[in-house]
Amino acid sequence: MIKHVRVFFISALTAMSIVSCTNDPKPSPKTEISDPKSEIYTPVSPNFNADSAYYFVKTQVDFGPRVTNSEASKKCGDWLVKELKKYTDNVIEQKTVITNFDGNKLNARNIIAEINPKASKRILLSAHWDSRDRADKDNVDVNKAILGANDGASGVGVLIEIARIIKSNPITIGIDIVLFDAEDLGNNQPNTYCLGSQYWAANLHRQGYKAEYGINLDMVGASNAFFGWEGNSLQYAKPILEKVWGTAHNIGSGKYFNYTQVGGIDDDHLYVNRAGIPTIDIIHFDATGSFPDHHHTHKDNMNVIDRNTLKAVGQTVLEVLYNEK
Ligand code: AHN
Ligand code: ZN
Repeated sequence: MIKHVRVFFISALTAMSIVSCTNDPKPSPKTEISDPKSEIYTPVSPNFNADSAYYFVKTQVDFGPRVTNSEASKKCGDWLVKELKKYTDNVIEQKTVITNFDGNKLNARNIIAEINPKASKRILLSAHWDSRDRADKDNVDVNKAILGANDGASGVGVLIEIARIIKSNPITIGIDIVLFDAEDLGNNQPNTYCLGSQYWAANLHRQGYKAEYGINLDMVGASNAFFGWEGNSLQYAKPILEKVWGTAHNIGSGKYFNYTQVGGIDDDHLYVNRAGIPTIDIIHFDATGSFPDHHHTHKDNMNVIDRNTLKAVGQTVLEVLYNEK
């Protein structure tokens, strides 16, 4: 802001001096003065509707905890497929049985929605649609499943809204919205989380599937969200971090997007990266190594969801997409 004002001020002074000294020899400018218009970023994307995104988050939460194998999961999965069929060209369901770390058999269901399936340049957008089967960081009801309004539903809600907007504002590139199941049933052992994305990475929904890059959304709806440069994203996809954070700041949504390196997290993007697609994670995780207070507690309900955060993330991703040619 200050930068724009300063550039404009110098330009105005220059213009005034030219007007008032028409008969004097033209002074050679001492400094290069840029056109103020070139300093102001003009967004290219259609409007992301935060109320609509909020509604998509709430609809998922209203099914109850979407724990893989549960009745609520079945119903929510059906709703997601129905909703994505409205806004995208093709929906693919990947159904499989995966054994959990404790030996439980999980009927997992990844849901993939394709926009412009024939386009060769593709971008992958992902989030997990399941919610955790326990509240191990809470003081009460630790064995009860959580609603996962932020941890799960927020990212999915943003992605459905993105699909809805693209439907009425055509785009030339191809986009694949990948909703992973069985992300949040892990313990503290390696590879116990992200079972849906691990399955997807080993069994791509289309043979030889390739995207130029990917963006995973995880816990993108809380009012105090802090997104930093997560370690695995930095290792595999630094140019994408630069692109997305730069875009957020350009469009005035930079307050959540901090230029701070944070630790590496084994999230769905890690397995997408290992499948050869450079992918970042936009995840609420701060420089002290903390997830939000409500993480894996019963406080992760609609009370923590803030439309302003959904808007900042959704508009940033839309702006990134519509800038691609
Ligand atoms: C680990 O804590 C190893 N992974 C976090 C992935 C996660 C859980 N994201 C949301 N909930
Ligand atoms: Zn979680």
